[in-house]
Amino acid sequence: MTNLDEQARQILRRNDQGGYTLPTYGLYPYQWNWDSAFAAWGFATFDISRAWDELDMLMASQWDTGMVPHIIFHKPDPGYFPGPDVWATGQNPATSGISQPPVTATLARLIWEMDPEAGRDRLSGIYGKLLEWHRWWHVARCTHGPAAIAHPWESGRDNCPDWDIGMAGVDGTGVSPYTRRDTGHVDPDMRPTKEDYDRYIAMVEFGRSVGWDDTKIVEEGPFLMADPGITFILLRAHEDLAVIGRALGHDVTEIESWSNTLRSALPLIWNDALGCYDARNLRTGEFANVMGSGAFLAYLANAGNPQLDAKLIRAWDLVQYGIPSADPEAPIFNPRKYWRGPTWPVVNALLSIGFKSAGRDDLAERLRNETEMLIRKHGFYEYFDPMDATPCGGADFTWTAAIWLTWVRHSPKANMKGAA
Ligand code: 9WN
Repeated sequence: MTNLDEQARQILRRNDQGGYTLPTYGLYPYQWNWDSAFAAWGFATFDISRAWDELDMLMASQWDTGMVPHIIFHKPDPGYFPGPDVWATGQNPATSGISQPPVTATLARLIWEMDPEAGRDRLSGIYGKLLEWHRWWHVARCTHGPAAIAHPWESGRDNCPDWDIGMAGVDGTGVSPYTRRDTGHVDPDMRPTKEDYDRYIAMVEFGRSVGWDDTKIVEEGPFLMADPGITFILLRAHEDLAVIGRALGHDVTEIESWSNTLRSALPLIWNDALGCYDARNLRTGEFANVMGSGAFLAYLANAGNPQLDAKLIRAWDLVQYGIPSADPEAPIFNPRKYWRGPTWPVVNALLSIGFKSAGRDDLAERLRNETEMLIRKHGFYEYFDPMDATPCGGADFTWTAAIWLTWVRHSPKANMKGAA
């Protein structure tokens, strides 16, 4: 056990609220969907039962529609905006009205493989809910082929340039007055702009106005974009869910059909002019024409190709640490602004799972090594400047601690006595 291992475990323990884990104190005082799945993966390295508890608590917030919400507001906290009253979804416990990247089946499979005996009953306990959630993605969000998002927050990569063309069509001028809380916790320059927030809130107000009816949100809402990131995550997760289902003795034909349909939609998010996967405005058909880290998640779903390899290496070689969330050569690139340039250790961990599946252990090891340097230099931050390693956003971050324990520390160097 090195110092950093111990610190990472302490972060998970401290952010633990008894069954669910905060992403970090202050900035994010509730349970977030994909953060929780990563928290569970981290807990699994030292308390596997607690890992399953986290997934149980996440899946317990599932709506009757099958949707698993992006935030669960277990206890009121005035430190975050927009809170439960703004979302007004009528759920108990209160939740937001959109989802987040469905990494849970993939991480549940990894947790289960860490102790198949202990995990079988726990996995079996959430299998039906995972199936319902994946069905919701297929029915409610894959109506145009690729996975669509109805709000940038649904992508988990909130202000990345992928969404700029869709955001431009959202009128944020008429929203009810509000006070942001995020900019009181961290440097406002590292957060989305006021114009972004006005539009985010306009989209929430639309969802509320139609009673969070998914059909209306998808057909009439102010924003609908195909997300390469979620498309690849979902494709991988369908395949992992099918593996789980088979092992538990279920018929997985339906999951296989979702997976086949989604794979056949991949050409719709391939932008020939850009030579890369790309987000697309589903209202107009227009491509975003920007390269973001969502495209590189293709490796997770065995959807890489030589053109994508070349794009990835070009973008990666332009920075020092980790894979940037936006193209360093694009005019919008900002190495410290949230999803418009910084490298995110949690996304690096997902990318590395993809590289390993694609047989690219060389890329996985390079990424692990660079992510290790960031954490050794500055600790468990939310994200980092990929040019000079400046730590950004929240500190003592759950998912950064989790991916340290599950992925980053597993190097020959980190395992050497006294290496931390
Ligand atoms: C909105 C909690 C979440 C992550 C997202 C990240 C950020 C929220 C925010 O924090 O989003 O959901 O208020 O900025 O973008 O990926 O799940 O860590």
